[in-house]
Amino acid sequence: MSQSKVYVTRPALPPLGELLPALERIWEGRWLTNAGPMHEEFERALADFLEVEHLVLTSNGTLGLLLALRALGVKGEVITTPYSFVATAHAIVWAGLEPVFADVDPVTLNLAPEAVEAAITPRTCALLPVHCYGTPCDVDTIEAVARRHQLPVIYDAAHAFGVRCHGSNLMQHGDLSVLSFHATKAFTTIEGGAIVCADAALAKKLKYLRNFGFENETTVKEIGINAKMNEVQAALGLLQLKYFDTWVAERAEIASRYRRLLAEVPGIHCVTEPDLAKPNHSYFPVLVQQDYPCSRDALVAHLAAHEVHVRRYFYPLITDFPMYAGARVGSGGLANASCAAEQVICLPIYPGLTESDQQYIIRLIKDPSARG
Ligand code: T4K
Repeated sequence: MSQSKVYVTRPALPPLGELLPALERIWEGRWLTNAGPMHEEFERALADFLEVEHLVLTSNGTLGLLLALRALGVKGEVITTPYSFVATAHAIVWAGLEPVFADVDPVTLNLAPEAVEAAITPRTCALLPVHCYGTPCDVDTIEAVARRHQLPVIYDAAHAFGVRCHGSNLMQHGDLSVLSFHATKAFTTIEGGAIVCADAALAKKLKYLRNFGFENETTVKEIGINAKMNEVQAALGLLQLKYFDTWVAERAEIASRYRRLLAEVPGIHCVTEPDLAKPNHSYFPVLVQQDYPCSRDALVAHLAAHEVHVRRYFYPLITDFPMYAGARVGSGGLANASCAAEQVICLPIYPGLTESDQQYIIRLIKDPSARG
């Protein structure tokens, strides 16, 4: 192996030398945060890159979700997926709302529109689907459900930076979409995030909300919070934009190699469909099914014993965490989500993962009794 340990991901970074001039400008200007010049430039550049009209940078994706929910001014229950990172549900609760969990589609592992519709009651105030692993939700059907019941849709797009649907821009779906730029994401500013929305008034409100509610020095318009991105993060973000497409191409090669090499392995099922959209290949989830020679957890342990540290995103289900154990679940139950959570492993995928690293990982998967 080229590295002594392989993790599920590793942040892609530009050459340090390219960041230094930007850092020098920040040091000279002494403007470090609060909508400084880098921040404003990055916000505009990002909106152009994603081909959206309004985009509001945030300090992370979780606060982005919280602000998006607050900005809508809704009250009651929010229907979401249990098959996600726990931040999705936490943001709902921090916004003073109640999460309700509906089941996922067994193929895409995203919220199943029919399960969402069955979970709607008069108390439902919004839908919060997740583009899990960057796979687009069934946006047309979800939005038809939302229109029928006059509900806003907020997409948790934490995994979906740069992803396009066939024939439409994923970021232009729903009322709001929230991105995460955490270090583990395909596009990173170390910590960071952004909210995309189509409505200018909503974008303005979000900008107040992320800065304590200030409209100007003396006017506070909203009960805001501190969710600002700083200048150093914005400088890194500007550089990341330059490299993103190259890095996605590298990820695509790794994904197609996995798909090829795993095709013949009984009991290993690749989740993400290559032709579903223009993907970003931020994750490579596989399901370890019953015909695999050992359990999913035994495979995780076997890989870890050989210094390949995969993750079980998303196990446990959010509804298995104690604070969500009493949450309302849609009438159809959560059988598909539970099954996926029991079987999933996210394999390492990141720019710089070599072919020999991958061959090593595949050898370990093909023969879980081998010594590596
Ligand atoms: N919605 C969804 C659907 C999300 O997945 C997330 C976050 C959010 C909302 C919230 O967005 P943020 O508020 O985070 O912007 C990670 C991330 O912390 C989290 O951002 C992410 N989802 C979640 C899926 O994964 P952990 O606890 O698995 O991270 P950690 O520290 O174990 O890192 C995983 C691996 O990545 C390490 O084994 C090695 C590698 N790594 C990690 C870091 C932090 C590096 O190589 N360098 C690094 O700096 O949660």
